[in-house]
Amino acid sequence: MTALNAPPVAIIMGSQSDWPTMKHAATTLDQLDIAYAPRIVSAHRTPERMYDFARTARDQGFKVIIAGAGGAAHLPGMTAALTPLPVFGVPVQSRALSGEDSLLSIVQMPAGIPVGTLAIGNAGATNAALLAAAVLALSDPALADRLDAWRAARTAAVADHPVDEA
Ligand code: RP5
Repeated sequence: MTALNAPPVAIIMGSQSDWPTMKHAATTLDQLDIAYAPRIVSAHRTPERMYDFARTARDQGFKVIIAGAGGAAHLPGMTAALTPLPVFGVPVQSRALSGEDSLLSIVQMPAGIPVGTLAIGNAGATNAALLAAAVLALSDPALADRLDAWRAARTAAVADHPVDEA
């Protein structure tokens, strides 16, 4: 068995081309001082890497998996089928169908194999990180305080009135 030395969050994605989207999850985790491991793990191009990752993720020490993919986006669901860890799926905005294909590929899982599916694109990646943070905060009071502060800062940043933009 691999040593329990993995960071709490894995950010996996089907392709390098998903990284500009998934980087929003990474940036949000950075803001909350949560460590993560970003990996390219393709359900189609590297299925054995996906299998090995998902089957060993818990033993490696990961607590939550954020999985982003586009098009025929099977990575989140296949990962969820292979691990008991919570999996949050991010539908990456595809070129051909604007991410509706990604969304429908991820969201409609059969009963028994859950994937928490987020919005298409950057907002989904950010919110996947916030959900991961919320899960981890249940057993980490210091992180719960950081998450509260993060949310309060976002609230405080909303102006009362709109202004004309330059
Ligand atoms: C999926 O195919 C990936 O998740 C990516 O969103 C999409 C396109 O991949 P590339 O052809 O850009 O590598 O597997």
